[in-house]
Amino acid sequence: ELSKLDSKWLGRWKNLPLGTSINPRKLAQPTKGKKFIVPMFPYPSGVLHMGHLRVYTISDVLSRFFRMRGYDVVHPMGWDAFGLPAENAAIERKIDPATWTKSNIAKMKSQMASMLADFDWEREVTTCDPEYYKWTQKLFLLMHEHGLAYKKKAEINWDPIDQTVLANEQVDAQGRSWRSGALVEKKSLEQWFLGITKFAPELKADLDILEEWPSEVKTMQTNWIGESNGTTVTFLFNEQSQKSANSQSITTFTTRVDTLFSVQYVALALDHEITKEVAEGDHNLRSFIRDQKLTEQEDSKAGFQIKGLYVINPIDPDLPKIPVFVAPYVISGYGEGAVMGCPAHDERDFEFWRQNMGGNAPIMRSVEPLEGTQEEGPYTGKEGVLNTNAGKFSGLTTKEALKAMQSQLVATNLGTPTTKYKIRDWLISRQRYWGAPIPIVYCDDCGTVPVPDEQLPVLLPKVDALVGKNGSALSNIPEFVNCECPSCGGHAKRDTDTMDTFMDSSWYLFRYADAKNRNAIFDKEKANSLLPVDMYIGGVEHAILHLLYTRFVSKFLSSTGEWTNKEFNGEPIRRLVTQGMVHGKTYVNPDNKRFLKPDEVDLTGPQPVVKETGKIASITFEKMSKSKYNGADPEECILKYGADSTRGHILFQAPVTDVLDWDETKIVGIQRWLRKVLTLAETIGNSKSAPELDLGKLNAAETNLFNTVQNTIVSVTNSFSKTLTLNTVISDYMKLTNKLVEDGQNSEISGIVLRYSFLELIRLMAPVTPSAAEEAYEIYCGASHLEWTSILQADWPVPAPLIGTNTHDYKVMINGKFRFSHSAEKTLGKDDLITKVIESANGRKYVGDKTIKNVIVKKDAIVIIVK
Ligand code: ANZ
Ligand code: ZN
Repeated sequence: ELSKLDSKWLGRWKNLPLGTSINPRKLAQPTKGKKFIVPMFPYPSGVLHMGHLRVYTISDVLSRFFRMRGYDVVHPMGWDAFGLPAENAAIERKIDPATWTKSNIAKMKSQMASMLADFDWEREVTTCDPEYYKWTQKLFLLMHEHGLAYKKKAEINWDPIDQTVLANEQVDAQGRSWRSGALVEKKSLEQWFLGITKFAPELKADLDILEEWPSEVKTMQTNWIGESNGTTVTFLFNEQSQKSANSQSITTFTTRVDTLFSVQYVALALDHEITKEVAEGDHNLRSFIRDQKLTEQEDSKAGFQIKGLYVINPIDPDLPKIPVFVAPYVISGYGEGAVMGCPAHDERDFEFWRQNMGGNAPIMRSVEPLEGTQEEGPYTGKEGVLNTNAGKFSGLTTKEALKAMQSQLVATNLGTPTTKYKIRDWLISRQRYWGAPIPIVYCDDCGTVPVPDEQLPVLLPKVDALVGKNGSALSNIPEFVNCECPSCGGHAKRDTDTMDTFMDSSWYLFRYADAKNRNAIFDKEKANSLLPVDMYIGGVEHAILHLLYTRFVSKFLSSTGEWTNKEFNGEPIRRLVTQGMVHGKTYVNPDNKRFLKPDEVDLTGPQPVVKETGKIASITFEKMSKSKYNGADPEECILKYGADSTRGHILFQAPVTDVLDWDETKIVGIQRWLRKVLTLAETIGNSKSAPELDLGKLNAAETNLFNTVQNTIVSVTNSFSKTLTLNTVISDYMKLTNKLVEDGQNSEISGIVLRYSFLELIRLMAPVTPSAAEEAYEIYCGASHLEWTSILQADWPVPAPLIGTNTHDYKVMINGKFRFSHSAEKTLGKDDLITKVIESANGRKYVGDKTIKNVIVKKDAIVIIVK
């Protein structure tokens, strides 16, 4: 039985020379260079879900393929083991998160074995292991050394449910936490940041060399990085303005310097330096700021004019003086935290102007559309021509004006071409227990002191049980907090925050190269020869956070010479494969659209029926969730059908990047196919055969089979190595299997050709269905009295040139139905051809001794009409 094959073969493989417990390796040394194939490592929740099953099936199939092909494949696995779920579970169950995590890892490892995923366990990494996080801390210190890790007081995103700070990336567009879903609050705290913005230009530019990344992922990263090319423009205070103590001008950032003649106000962010200074002496402004911060209206166009403060238009000092406002719509962290307001050409500025100056306030237009006119509201098109309001620039197109005006500003020292980025530095401090402690000590005498290398790791103190969500757990453990200053030996205190777990996963790909190194983060040569990753497979939900951090850290490590990778600019991942989600079969009550529980549906008939009403339930496929009763458990499925059928099914149901509708009932199709293969092993193994395949002597039918085998090899190889159309691989297997079943009945095809073809088939199958391929091979060997050696140790088939076909493939139609195809020499006369077709195995099957009324031979087809 198919489900029994796994345990049989797992037992046998273990005892083979060169066997891992799951996959016997090729006997010959790999010769084709390395392939580093990595599925994104999981969070050790304790249960393997369908998404895991899908991603590890894909990566496992690919690594088995490349191994057979002669590559030195590295296919590692690890555990993204720090983080909140473990901490919360530990609080709930009153156990040490380390214990909980460890037992989860053990469970998941055995589930991975049961799906026959062949990982290089000698490279295993676990981010909560001190031997790993020691180096996460080292990475932090390296960044600190290079001025990339710094502390600053910041308005941070505070998750009131999880009681921790979140990175910008972890807050969604609705202002909710990615984890808890809570509405995020603002708080002001001293936090550690990593300087990802220093790498923004490279992170943006090098998206261009990531040719094998999905374009939607690159687009998301482009938007996140948010490169914007524009000009910083300086507006000097006018003569009558009260001079501020610290400034005499306001700098703004604009992408439309060509609209300078339309500037009617300048607006400052709520915490711009000048705003703060003015607020000190103006309680009205102070209460305006307080109100705005409290209400925090997303699209507020409120404004507060600073009395007596005017600035001069830098393009022409004779233009009217410009008032200055404080406005919440100006983002303090972007550009210069100040905007030159152009009501005539910008939607937001237009609204602001109307709201603060009244609906009839005059508007100063300086750009007109290239054709026609703008009747109402602002003209926001980038293409246009400057009108007579634009002085000596009148008549220029916006493009020309932008250049000319920029040049004048540069010449008068009032402007500079500038590129700005929307991405912010990465906030990594977390007030949680279950993470890598930040390796920093605070000493009254020496200040902020990095923990020296020889004192790493800063160990997480053991806790018997975590009690409650009290924010920063480490600050409540005096033995942890109090320490000796590494610099002066005096009394000092440790930083009590842990690092964002995205920091742990930002560099694990490198640790795979040298997982057991006790003296360094990793050996440079080992990293140089293993990275970049050849194929990185995982969910598209990591398009921004994890993948951007990984690129940043990789580029940083390359910039410090920790590894070198000049040809690929320090990029860590060559090809990114984003697999689609797995959706579950969901039954819906047609009357009230409610999801039906398993015991509310009768599945015994041809259609699912709502037990209560007797009506037919509708079926949809939805994201698996408890509330929809549509979950499926990989472990159960493997137990019931065997790993091979489950793997085959998951690949066959959808192209890798598409959503996969998991419908267990369809697995029988895969099982039917595998049973056919096992039956073929017996019959073909038993067939008598000549000693060698003599290609010169193949008849038409044999040539056809031979060529089909070659085409299948080419197609499957291509799917694995180039297109990753793994669903068509399964249909290729099925087609060749069916042809072998058919040709096995054909007396014209000699045993040797069948045997040859069958062996190619099972070699092609080995990466996807290792136990079934192995079983088939054993049966085959038994039937033909051969000594068995593992088929998994075989080389990958190499396609032979097609045999020049003086044969032709005819489709045979009987009474209007296509029944089979028959290949015959092109030179065969019509009557001989008809005789051969009718006397072939298929002919006998379909025509038998029925009377033939008529036969027509067309170019491609033979049409037979019987009574
Ligand atoms: C004048 C202007 C006229 C603008 C016009 C646009 C259209 P991106 O492309 O996103 O970089 N801006 C600059 N800093 C800002 C801040 N801190 N908060 C809010 N808005 C800010 O957008 C650049 C444009 O956004 C800039 O160009 C500026 O408005 C505004 F017809 O300057 B513009
Ligand atoms: Zn000190």
